[in-house]
Amino acid sequence: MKRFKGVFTALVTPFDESDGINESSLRKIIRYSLNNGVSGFYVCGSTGEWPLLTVDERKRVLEIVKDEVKDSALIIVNVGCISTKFSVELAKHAESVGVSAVSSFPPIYYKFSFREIKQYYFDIADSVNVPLIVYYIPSFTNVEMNIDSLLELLEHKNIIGVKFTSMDLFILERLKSLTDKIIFNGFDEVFLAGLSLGADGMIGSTCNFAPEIVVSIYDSFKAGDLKTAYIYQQRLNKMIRDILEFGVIQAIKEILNLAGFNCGNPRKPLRTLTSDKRTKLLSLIKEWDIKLFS
Ligand code: MN9
Repeated sequence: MKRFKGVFTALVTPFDESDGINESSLRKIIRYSLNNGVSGFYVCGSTGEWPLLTVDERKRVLEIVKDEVKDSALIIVNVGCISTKFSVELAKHAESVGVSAVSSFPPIYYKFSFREIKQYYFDIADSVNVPLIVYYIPSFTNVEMNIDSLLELLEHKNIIGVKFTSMDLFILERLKSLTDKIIFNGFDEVFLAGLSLGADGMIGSTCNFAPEIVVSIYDSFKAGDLKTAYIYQQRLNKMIRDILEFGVIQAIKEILNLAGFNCGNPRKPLRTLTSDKRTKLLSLIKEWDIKLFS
């Protein structure tokens, strides 16, 4: 369990001209993160557009990631679906591919009771021999869980942690203090705050284009240099504020395209940026000081 720490890229899923998975672009994005110090990858999460992918595409993306990463970094894959049946199918596939952990958001759409949600997680955790990480992201799922509910999920011995994508860092701190489980900070904009309250690392979308900045926050914090960590967090947050109005996925794909990664556009119904928006984004990122554009 001690391996699960540091900075994990929440990978985008690149598409080609015919709206299929762009394998060469995906490999390039992975290499860029690896060359800039990340510890692992989170595959087919929110940033990876999982709701817009078929189950077969999700399997294919994971196979490409594994083939590129091999054993040089950790791989966590979101196997979440609404139906336990499909989540278990994806979890078993992930186990056969060879991942470090599987992960899932709670089932959505019907208002499932906590008992049903708990059973969903336990069914996945019981179905495979790889650990499971709960993906807590109430702003997207509308499933709020309190400290006690999250602790109840963490009682399962195969549920080893939480990807904590909420601004309520009080919950993060309590989970970390009351258990020996792994907690990943999920909102990049509060990474340093999450670290200071006990987070083991982060899983974030900004690592696709600025891995060196995110890794510097982590490394400076670990070295006890809070001042430097804060300066890197401020640099990251300026960029996050710049991209939020365009939509995170749209903006990140545009940034990567500008840098020659050829990752296409988000899939419909997500909108592609209009030319006005693209011009505005371009003018904002001219000010950025990141390796990608150096
Ligand atoms: O997976 C990402 N969460 C979402 C993590 O996209 C919902 C974050 O990295 C955010 O994109 C980022 C910007 O808000 O913190």
